[in-house]
Amino acid sequence: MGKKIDNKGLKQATLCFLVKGDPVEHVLLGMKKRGFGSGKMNGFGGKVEDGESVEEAIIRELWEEAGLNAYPENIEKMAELTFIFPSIPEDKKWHWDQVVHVFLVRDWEGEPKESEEMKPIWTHVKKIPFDKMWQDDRHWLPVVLCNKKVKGKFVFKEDNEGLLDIDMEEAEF
Ligand code: 8DG
Repeated sequence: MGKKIDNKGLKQATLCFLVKGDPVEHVLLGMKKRGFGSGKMNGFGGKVEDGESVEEAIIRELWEEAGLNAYPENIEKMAELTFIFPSIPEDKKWHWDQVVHVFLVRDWEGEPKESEEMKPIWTHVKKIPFDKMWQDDRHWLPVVLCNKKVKGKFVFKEDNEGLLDIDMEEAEF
């Protein structure tokens, strides 16, 4: 715990969770139908494109993946997570090792629509299906849904599913 987390040179991606209630009661998850992490339940997001800020990227992804309009004043960065896959060969690492900027979205326009990438499902916070999600999620998502900000680094085992090492600390953004 508390080691400095070095994100230099890694691919940047975004992830967001629409939430209802204060404290949060429901969170919008989706079944990822294609791409990285397909078959898993997750929030909405994807790669940050060249010339885009992480906030611009998440607003674009929400539109592309769920048909929703969100505005900068309604999104809050809650986590910065570094994922490392030591068993992935060097030439493929660019696709796997990355920094993911996680946001909560508290207000938006429109109703979530199914897209080619995601099938949205409103889920009670007490019924989040962690067994169908990335294995790191159970460590940081409950914290974020309680409105706490975190930085984390997760190193994956040889199977690229289980966790070898976890480092999490409180953060301010
Ligand atoms: P794109 O076209 O949408 O940009 O690409 P993609 O195929 O969806 O893949 P990506 O850009 O690499 O995005 C992966 C998404 O999955 C992104 O929203 C970040 C998220 N993600 C990880 N690792 C983990 C994780 O361990 N837990 C959770 N909850 N999400 C993760 O990349």
